[in-house]
Amino acid sequence: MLDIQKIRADFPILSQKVNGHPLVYFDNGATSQKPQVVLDAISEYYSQTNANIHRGVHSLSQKATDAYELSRKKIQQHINAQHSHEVIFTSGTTHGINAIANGFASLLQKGDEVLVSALEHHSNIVPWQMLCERTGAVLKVIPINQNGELIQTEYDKLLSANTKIVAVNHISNALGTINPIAEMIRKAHTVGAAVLIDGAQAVPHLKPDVQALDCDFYVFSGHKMCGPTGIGILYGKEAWLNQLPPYQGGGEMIATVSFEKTTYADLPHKFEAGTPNIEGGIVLGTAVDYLNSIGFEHIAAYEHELLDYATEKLSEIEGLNIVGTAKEKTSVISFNIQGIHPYDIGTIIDKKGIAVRTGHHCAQPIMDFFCIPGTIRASFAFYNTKEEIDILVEAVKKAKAMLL
Ligand code: C6P
Repeated sequence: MLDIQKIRADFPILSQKVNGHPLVYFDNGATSQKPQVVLDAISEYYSQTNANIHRGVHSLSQKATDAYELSRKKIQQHINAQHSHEVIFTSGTTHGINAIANGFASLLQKGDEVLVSALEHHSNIVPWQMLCERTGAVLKVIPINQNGELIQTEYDKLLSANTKIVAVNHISNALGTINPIAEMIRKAHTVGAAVLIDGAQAVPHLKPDVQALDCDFYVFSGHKMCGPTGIGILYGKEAWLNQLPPYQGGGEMIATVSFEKTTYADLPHKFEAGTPNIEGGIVLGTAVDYLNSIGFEHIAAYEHELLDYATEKLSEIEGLNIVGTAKEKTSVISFNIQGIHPYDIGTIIDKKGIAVRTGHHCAQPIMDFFCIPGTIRASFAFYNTKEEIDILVEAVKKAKAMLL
């Protein structure tokens, strides 16, 4: 369906050699590569539009403001938010989660509970721990099974009238597990808890529909979905964003300021203090357009083919153990080879131009659960190929032979 060679030609970085070998980029979970349209949009912004936004009466400022707000509308449509002011520009997923965890400090008290899962990235653990330390609330954890799936019966038991917020990822960065978030959101709402979804690893692979999901918050980063670094999105339902206090104070988030009292601006500005990443905001819209031009149904189908192919080929290597075997998975394979540290494999295959991530992937509790120091993680994007997977498999076989 997809013309992969044509798609690859959109990504200039993919045609380079690394350590004398053609680059095989399988670290898409960490950050995706950027197509030429995105690179052009960055350059075009600085060469033709650069000005501060929402401030100037001059034409260039108006042009930059219009482009920024147009991008907000594009993202609203992309995630099917009801209002564009429910779409807040942030610096990334981490920023979005911290903004909400910080806001909940004004709502929680001793004895309240915050529910996260054992599959979370540190970004979706630490801010909630900090919140609990501040408020006396208790952090509870939804456990996982040996496949790396959340145990839904345990989740049911953990939910109670004390649960104030549930924070889970849509897709696990370390294992690729796709969580049944629609059902989890529905259950959380039956006890009156709010739900934040960490969509960092989902948005490169699928188009979330925040209204259909009925999540209260959905956060993600632009850099994992072909956009620039330093830009992300916090979606929040209007009623929640109006209720929560702002995360940061400063310019542009106010209605009036006096030494006696400051009043806050309406949404979305209340959550966008200071000069934002204007270029990032505008160019994220370009990245979303690019992904939609390829089509998420095509992306998902092709990436699934890559996942199946890689799973089959890697499983043929003796002593190789795939960590994370959930029924519902995206194109991420975490694995280990018996008797070898993941870092050693990663270092050796890098010499062949292959980029994978090794270590705990900022998800130490998952590694603790499996009693391992880390994994080798190959995370695929729609511009990867089966030929590249063959190169990975051969390189892993050779590294294994060298190290054992
Ligand atoms: N995971 C990875 O290699 P930031 O850094 O704010 O853009 O995203 C943080 C984050 C939050 N949640 C999940 C599920 C994530 O995967 C990440 C980022 C990268 O897996 C870098 S650690």
